[in-house]
Amino acid sequence: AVTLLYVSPLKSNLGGEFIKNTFNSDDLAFCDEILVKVSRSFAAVIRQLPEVMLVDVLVFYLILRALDTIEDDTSAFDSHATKVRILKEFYKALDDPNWTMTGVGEGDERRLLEEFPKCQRIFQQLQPEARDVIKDITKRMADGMADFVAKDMGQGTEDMEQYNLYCHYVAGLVGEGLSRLFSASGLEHKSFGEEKHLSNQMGLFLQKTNIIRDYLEDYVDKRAWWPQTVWKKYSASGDLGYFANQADGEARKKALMCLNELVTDALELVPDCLAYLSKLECAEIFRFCAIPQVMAIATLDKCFANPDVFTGVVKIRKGLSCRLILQTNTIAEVHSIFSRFARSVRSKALTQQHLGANDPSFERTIASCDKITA
Ligand code: RWZ
Repeated sequence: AVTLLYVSPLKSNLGGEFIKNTFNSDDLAFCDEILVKVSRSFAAVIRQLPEVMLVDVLVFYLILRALDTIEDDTSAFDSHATKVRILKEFYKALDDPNWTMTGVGEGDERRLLEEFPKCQRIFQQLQPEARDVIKDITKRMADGMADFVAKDMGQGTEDMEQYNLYCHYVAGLVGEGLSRLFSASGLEHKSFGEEKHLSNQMGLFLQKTNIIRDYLEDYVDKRAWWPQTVWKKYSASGDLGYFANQADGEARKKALMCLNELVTDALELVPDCLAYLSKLECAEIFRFCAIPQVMAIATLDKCFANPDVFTGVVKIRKGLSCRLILQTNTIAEVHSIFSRFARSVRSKALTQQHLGANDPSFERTIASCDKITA
């Protein structure tokens, strides 16, 4: 049923004129099937894109997911030097029909690397403009990831600058690449691809939300991203693991202060995200961009002042995410959803403070919520 979505030949108008573009249906079926397996939620938003963009974004996702799998594997490579070399050479795989990798990653991600030639063949059939964007972003992301391999990530990034830089490489660049694909398709304004700052902020908002939510999971994997200049203000032991072992009430209070500072930092990106979304003209592209943003603010609201972040996984309920997806159609609807979550965070901050929390980020939290609600 899944492959029926792709009735070959697909139209592609990247570069101007509508061009009939015939993709190999086995290769396309693989790309679609593996996408659903590696990310059910992204598969859903990608599939509702206009068909002139669908394959481009699908293959862009898989290529970056393959790169992410290499970056994530902490045991497959014999040294940092090997991993750096493989990351830096990865963009060459896009022009090499024989490039594959075995024994890296797990499950469906491992399969994606093993069967990479199927993605490569689809990539090669995209319009040159789309290929250039995808290759440029892949290369820059991999170079950025390589810079972070040498650093020991067991205790997080050094400071806010490094935190922002890491998020730029792994997510901000995705935003830039997508904006360039949108404008190349002709479905968005020609200058949209030049909105580098707003595109970066869109990616940062999603990435920071994931980093905040995944504290425990990442920490136990010794792959932490929380910035040291933030968490060291709150950790009595000078270790990031302090928040995971809340034996006493004091550690718990400090953990929540640290969490709230990072949630506040992420909320400060919201005005730029709303500015980006307000510039979109194509309804399907709007939904593709807005749905993950709406899920992110719902997640941040759920994380704010929530001790569960330090003991398990915080996930938004299925019912809530379904309702949010159905409500995300226009900029007015998105503004109202963002306002609702900003008011929720604001009221939790006030409650906490009245109970004597003395959260050092309190004023900043209220200011960032008020800016969203205004
Ligand atoms: C959405 C076309 C998995 C590509 C990048 C993303 C690997 C690190 C993980 C491909 C939303 C979570 C997916 C923040 C962008 N990098 N972070 C397209 C991909 C958030 C998406 C995932 C990043 C990314």
